[in-house]
Amino acid sequence: TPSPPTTAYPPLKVVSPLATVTGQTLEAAFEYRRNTITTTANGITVEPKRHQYRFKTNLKPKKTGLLLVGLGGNNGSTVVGATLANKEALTWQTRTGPQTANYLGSVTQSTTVHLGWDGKQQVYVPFNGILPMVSPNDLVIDGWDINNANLYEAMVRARVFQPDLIQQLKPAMEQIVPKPSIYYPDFIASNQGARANNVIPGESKQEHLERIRSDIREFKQKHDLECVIVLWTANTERYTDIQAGLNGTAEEILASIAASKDEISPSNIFAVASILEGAHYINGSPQNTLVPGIVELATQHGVFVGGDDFKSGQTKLKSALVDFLVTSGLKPESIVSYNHLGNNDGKNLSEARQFRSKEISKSSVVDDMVASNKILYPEGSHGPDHCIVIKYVPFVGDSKRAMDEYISSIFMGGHQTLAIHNTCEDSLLAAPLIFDLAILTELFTRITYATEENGFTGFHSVLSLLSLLLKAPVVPEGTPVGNAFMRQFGALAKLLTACAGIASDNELQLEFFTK
Ligand code: NAI
Ligand code: DG6
Repeated sequence: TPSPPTTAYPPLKVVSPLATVTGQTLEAAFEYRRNTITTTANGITVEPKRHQYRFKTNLKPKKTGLLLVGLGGNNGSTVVGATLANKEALTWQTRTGPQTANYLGSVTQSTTVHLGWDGKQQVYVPFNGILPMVSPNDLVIDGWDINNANLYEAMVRARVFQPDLIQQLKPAMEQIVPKPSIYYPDFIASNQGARANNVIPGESKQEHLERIRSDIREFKQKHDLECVIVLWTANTERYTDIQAGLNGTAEEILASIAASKDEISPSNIFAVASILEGAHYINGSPQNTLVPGIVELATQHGVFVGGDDFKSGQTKLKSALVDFLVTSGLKPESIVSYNHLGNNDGKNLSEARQFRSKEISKSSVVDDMVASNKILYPEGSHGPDHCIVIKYVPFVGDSKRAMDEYISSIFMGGHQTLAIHNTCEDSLLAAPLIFDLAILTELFTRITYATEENGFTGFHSVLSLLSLLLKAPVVPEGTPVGNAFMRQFGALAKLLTACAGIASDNELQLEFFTK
């Protein structure tokens, strides 16, 4: 596969009556067993049904470009530096000995999927060994920032990488300067003003849109790219109002940009520019960029949009831990999540409207698990008390401290209190997710599927398949949001194996129950 070679696993060969390869296309049949359910006052009626699906996957990854909004930030500079370090297989000195570049924390690069039992041992395959995927080393990366620091300066400012690695990366990183970007002071914290020295001039939002569109076009042509993904990893913005006449339809959002309406945010402009240029758009921050008008525009143009907010640390653990507690029959009653951090993200979040955007995305993550169990949370009762605190403490830099207290009701009136303290560089958790978001988005552009009723079609423009990596997944209207981490991982792995013609129900392990 085009992914970085792994010596840990031999290549996977599929011999399946369900799968055929013709030229570059792998076609696989998949029987989807799903229950049809009717719920009435008299009870729940379940009818198991079988649905025949066919998946077609183009096996040739596209030459892919990733444009980061916020390239000079901690995540942006970490993503670029880490890619260079991995391409060159750099090793650097640390207090505890030499360290070599890796992709730990990336689902596509560092996880495995259970295939089954070979008679002697359980067999796993690398996630990126099931279907060919773009390698993070091959992504062409560029982007914008409202600050003009080159990426060497940005990397030093970020305080994420070790000094020896920074010096090794310096010659390449100092050549990279972000493109000027859009700055509307009302959307990010006022304490960011001093950073805005690389700004596209003028007041006209239409002209700003045209400028970003032309940057995307130029990037695509210059590198001869087949797929471009624009990903927002810039400051968290405040929420925008959602109003009829402003951003409720595709036509309205285009008209509102043309009229330079105040409620049009920089991220709205980036999303619209991407869609109009056929580039996929992902929102790694919590603000509500993907307003209904932008979703409609993406659907009209057949591009993917995904969001919101990278699920990187505290929330990722929460989305696994609360699922575990509820699945254990314990009842989370109180979840208090306290953070302090000293990077520019923390500074921006120290103002109320930007904090509110983050508070919303961090809070929604347990909803599906609470709703899954009416024994613990009867109809009409509320879920756990859930409190989010974020404080800016410059001294700790990017090394975020996240402290969580979970109190659950247990057997016979007892209480269990879990206290978790998590310290690590925030950007070293977020950067691998940025690779995954780009790699999976590119993969999903190469997959189409057909049912008994409908011919081949691509996935919905709102790419909810990225939910594993996002705190507050945006999903197509009327569809459920899933946050539980392992269920999200299982669904993705199952889709990939279905596309490869090797899906199985091996979690059941029925073969081991025979006498
Ligand atoms: P950062 O503050 O270091 O970087 C953001 C960059 O965006 C800055 O360089 C800033 O100058 C730039 N910027 C602001 N407005 C811009 C605009 N309109 N156009 C272009 N550039 C602009 O922040 P960091 O740590 O890199 O995080 C980025 C975003 O990702 C934040 O919204 C953060 O909340 C979000 N996030 C970060 C996670 C992490 O673990 N690091 C996890 C989840 C989300
Ligand atoms: C304060 O928590 C800063 C935030 O930007 C987070 O670091 C970021 O959203 C990661 O959040 P989490 O909850 O996944 O660790």
